Amino acid sequence: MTQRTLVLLKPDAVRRGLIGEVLGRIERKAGWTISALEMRTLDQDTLEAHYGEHKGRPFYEPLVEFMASGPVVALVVEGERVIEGVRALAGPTDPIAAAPGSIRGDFGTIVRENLIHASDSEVSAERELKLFFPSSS
Ligand code: YYY
Ligand code: MG
Repeated sequence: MTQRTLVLLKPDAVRRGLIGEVLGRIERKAGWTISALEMRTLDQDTLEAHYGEHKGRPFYEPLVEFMASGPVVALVVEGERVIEGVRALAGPTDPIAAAPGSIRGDFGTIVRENLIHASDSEVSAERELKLFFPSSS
């Protein structure tokens, strides 16, 4: 089942010089392809649309502030079961609960600064790909 997913390397990953490390883990998965990639600083409208499901939760405002605090690397990854697969590479949301070997488990300690976003379902992937790469879908 070939899929496409939206991945963001968050501002902490960029600031800490982990772009290559994280991209390398994705690139090395057999058969997966990075089909679009761009570094950009996210504006408020994009962040509100992207994280709209969390609006009103206590972590929402600091999350949006953090996500706008520096450039992110946005990419489209294509391949076999890539939606579930990148989520597995990333590990669970809380980096302390994430197993060593996962991106969040290896590099994170703070929930908000958990290095990577990856679409969580086919519906989310379609919505997020349209938001970040409108010309590629
Ligand atoms: O999909 P995922 O990124 O693993 O988690 P979500 O529950 O969608 O939350 C999005 C984002 O919000 C998370 O990556 C960090 C932040 N966050 C937070 O700062 N504090 C929480 N208690 C929950 C989530
Ligand atoms: Mg999520």
